[in-house]
Amino acid sequence: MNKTACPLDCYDACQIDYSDGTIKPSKDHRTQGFLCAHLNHYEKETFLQTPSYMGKEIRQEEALNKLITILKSTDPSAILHYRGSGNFALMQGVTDHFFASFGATLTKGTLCDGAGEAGIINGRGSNKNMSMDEIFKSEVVIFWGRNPHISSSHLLPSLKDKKVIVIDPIKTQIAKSADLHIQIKPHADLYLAMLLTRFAHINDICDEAFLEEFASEFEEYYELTQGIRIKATLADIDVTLGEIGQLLALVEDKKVAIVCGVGIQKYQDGADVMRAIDAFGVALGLFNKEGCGVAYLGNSQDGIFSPFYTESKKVSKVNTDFSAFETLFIQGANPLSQMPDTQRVQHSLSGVKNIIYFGLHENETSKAAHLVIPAKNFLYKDDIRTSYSHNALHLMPKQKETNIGISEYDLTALLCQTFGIELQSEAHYLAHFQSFATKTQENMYEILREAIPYKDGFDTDDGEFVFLEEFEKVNLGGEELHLITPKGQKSLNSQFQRETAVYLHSALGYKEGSLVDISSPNGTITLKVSYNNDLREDCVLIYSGTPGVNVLTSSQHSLEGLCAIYQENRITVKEH
Ligand SMILES: Nc1nc2c(c(=O)[nH]1)N[C@H]1C(S)=C(S)[C@@H](COP(=O)(O)OP(=O)(O)OC[C@H]3O[C@@H](n4cnc5c(=O)[nH]c(N)nc54)[C@H](O)[C@@H]3O)O[C@H]1N2
Ligand SMILES: Nc1nc2c(c(=O)[nH]1)N[C@H]1C(S)=C(S)[C@@H](COP(=O)(O)OP(=O)(O)OC[C@H]3O[C@@H](n4cnc5c(=O)[nH]c(N)nc54)[C@H](O)[C@@H]3O)O[C@H]1N2
Ligand code: SF4
Ligand SMILES: [Mo]
Repeated sequence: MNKTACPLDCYDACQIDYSDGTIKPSKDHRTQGFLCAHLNHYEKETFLQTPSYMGKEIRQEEALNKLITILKSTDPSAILHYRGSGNFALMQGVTDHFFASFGATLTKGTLCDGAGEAGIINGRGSNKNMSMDEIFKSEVVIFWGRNPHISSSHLLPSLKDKKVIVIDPIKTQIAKSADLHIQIKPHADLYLAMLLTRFAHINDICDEAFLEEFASEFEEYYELTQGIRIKATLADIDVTLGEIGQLLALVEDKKVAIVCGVGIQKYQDGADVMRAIDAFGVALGLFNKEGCGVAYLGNSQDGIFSPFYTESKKVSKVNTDFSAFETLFIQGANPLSQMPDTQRVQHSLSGVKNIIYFGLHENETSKAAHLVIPAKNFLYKDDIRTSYSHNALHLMPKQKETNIGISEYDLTALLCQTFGIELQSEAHYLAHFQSFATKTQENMYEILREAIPYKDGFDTDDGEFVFLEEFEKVNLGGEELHLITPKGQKSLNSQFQRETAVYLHSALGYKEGSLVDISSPNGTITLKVSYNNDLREDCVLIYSGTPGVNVLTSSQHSLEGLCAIYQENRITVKEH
C-alpha cells in the first residue's frame, strides 16, 4: 500500500491509500476513511490519450517537437503562459520556471478567492487561515457562503456535536439540518455582518478585553455600523431582527468558527464583505482561542517559498487580452468555460496563431487549441501538495507507469535543456518543498504554521485589527434576478460530470424541461429549466462548469484583489 493524495482543487486535500491498483481513502484524522465521487470514480474517467496538431492525431515525440518549433519561432515577449488550478499539486508550477526564464509573460490575479483574500489582508495584515483541525474543536460553526456537502465534505462528520448556522441564499443540504438558516438575499452579507456586530455590542456579548488589546478602533467601527438604517436594511436584505437575535444567542460565549466560502465575494466589493465578516469575528474575540476563528479559502502556500523562478511580465487572468500574444500555452485550465465573459474570451482567442493546450481532459479549450499535449495524471508522476484548509503537506509518489502523456517536470526539463535554461532535478524540488514541514507519518508532513494564527496580535503595523472606515452602497433592489453560480456535486469546475440545466424556483412560472433565454449585459444563453424550490424566487442557479454559464458573467475585476466577480451581473429570464 502506498500513501498519496488527491490532486484536485478542493479544500479537503484527502490522503489516499493506493493499493491493489485502486484508489482507497486513508483513515487519517482528516480524510476519515472516505473520498468523494470525483476520486471514487477517477480511474473510470476519460482522459486525453493522444496528442494532436490541427485536429490530427500525432505521436508524442512529434507533438513535443512541434512545441519546440513554435517556441523557437515566437519572440518570447509574444508568448503567454496561462495556468489554471485544475491540479493543486506544487510541481504544476515548474512550467512557470521555464516560461519566466525564457522571457514569456505569466498571469496574475485569480478566478477564485482573491477578493476575499484582499479583505482579510486589509484587516489582519496577512492571510493566515483557521485550519480544519481547529474547526473540529469548535462548538458552533457558521457556514457563510460555503457549501460543505459539495466542497468540504470532510467537515461534515464533526458537525454532529455542534450547533450549525448557515447564511446562504440557497437552502443547501446543510441549511436543511442547521439550527438556524438565514436565507439572505445575495450580495447582502456586508450589511448583515455589520448589523450582527452592532447588535453584538448592544447585547453586550463582545469580547471587550480582546477588543481593547487588539482592536482599539472598535468604537469608531461601531459608529459606522450605526449609520445603517435598521428597518429598511433588514427589509432590503430579507433578514429579520429575530434571526439576528437567534444567531447571537447561539454564538454567545461559545467556541465559534465562522467558515466562509468563495460564495460571499464574487462581487466588486468582495474584499469589504469579507472584512466586515472578519470584523464580526473580531467583535466576538474569535482570534486568540482554541476552536475559534474565521476560516476562508486559505493561502495553500503560506509558509512555503517557491523554488521556481517566476520574475516576468504578468497580465491578469480575469480579462486577459489573448490577442496581444502570438503563442499561448494553456496548462491545467479551461478558460473557454471557466473565465468570465466567454464571448470576450472567444473573440480574444480567435486571432492567436498558436494555441497550445496541456491538460488531462478534452474540453472547450482543447477543442480550440492547435496543439494538444496530454498531461500525465497524479498516479503516473511524482508530486507533492498542500491544502487551502489545513496544514498537511502530502507526498504524492508515482504509483504506476504509462507511455501516455508527459509530466509537468519532464516537459519543463525538455524545454529547459533545449533552450539552455538551468533546472534542478525533480528530487531537489520535492525535497525543497518538504523542508518547510515536519514529518508526521508515511508521506505526510505538517507545514510549520501556528495552530492558532494571530494569537498574539494581528500582522498589521501596531498588531491591531484595521476596521472598514467606509463602504460602497450595494444596489439590492430592482426587478432583475441574481445569478448564483457555485460549485456542483458531480463536477470539479469543468472537469468530470458537468451540469447542463438552469435551476429556478417553480413560482417563477417557467415550465420544467422548457428552454429559457437567460440574459445579462454580457450575453444570452439558452438552457433547459429544472425546478429547485430551495432557491429564493429572485435567484437563478447555474453551477460552475455548466457549458455557457460564463457568457453571462463580466470580466471586470473586484475593486481589490484582482479577482473575477461572477455574481456581479444581474440577469433576466424569458421563455425561449
Ligand atoms: N464538488 C466540487 N467541489 C469543489 C469544486 C467543484 O467545482 N465541485 N470547486 C473547488 C473550488 S475551485 C473552490 S474555489 C471551492 C469553493 O467552494 P465554496 O467555497 O463552497 O464556494 P461556492 O460553491 O462557490 O459557494 C458556496 C455557497 O455560497 C453561496 N452563495 C452564493 N452567493 C452568496 C452570497 O451572496 N451570500 C452568501 N452568504 N452566500 C452565497 C452559494 O449558494 C453556495 O451554497 O470548491 C472546491 N470544491
Ligand atoms: N460561473 C463560474 N465560473 C467559475 C467559477 C464559478 O464558481 N462559477 N469558479 C471559478 C473558480 S473558483 C476557479 S478555481 C476556476 C477554475 O477554472 P480552471 O482552473 O480552468 O479549472 P477546471 O475547469 O477544473 O479545468 C482544469 C483543467 O486542468 C486540467 N488538469 C487537471 N489535472 C491536470 C494535471 O495534472 N496537469 C495538467 N497539465 N492539467 C491538468 C484538466 O484537464 C482541465 O482542463 O473557475 C472559475 N470559474
Ligand atoms: S473531497 Fe476533495 S480532496 Fe477529497 S477526494 Fe474529493 S476532491 Fe479530492
Ligand atoms: Mo476555485
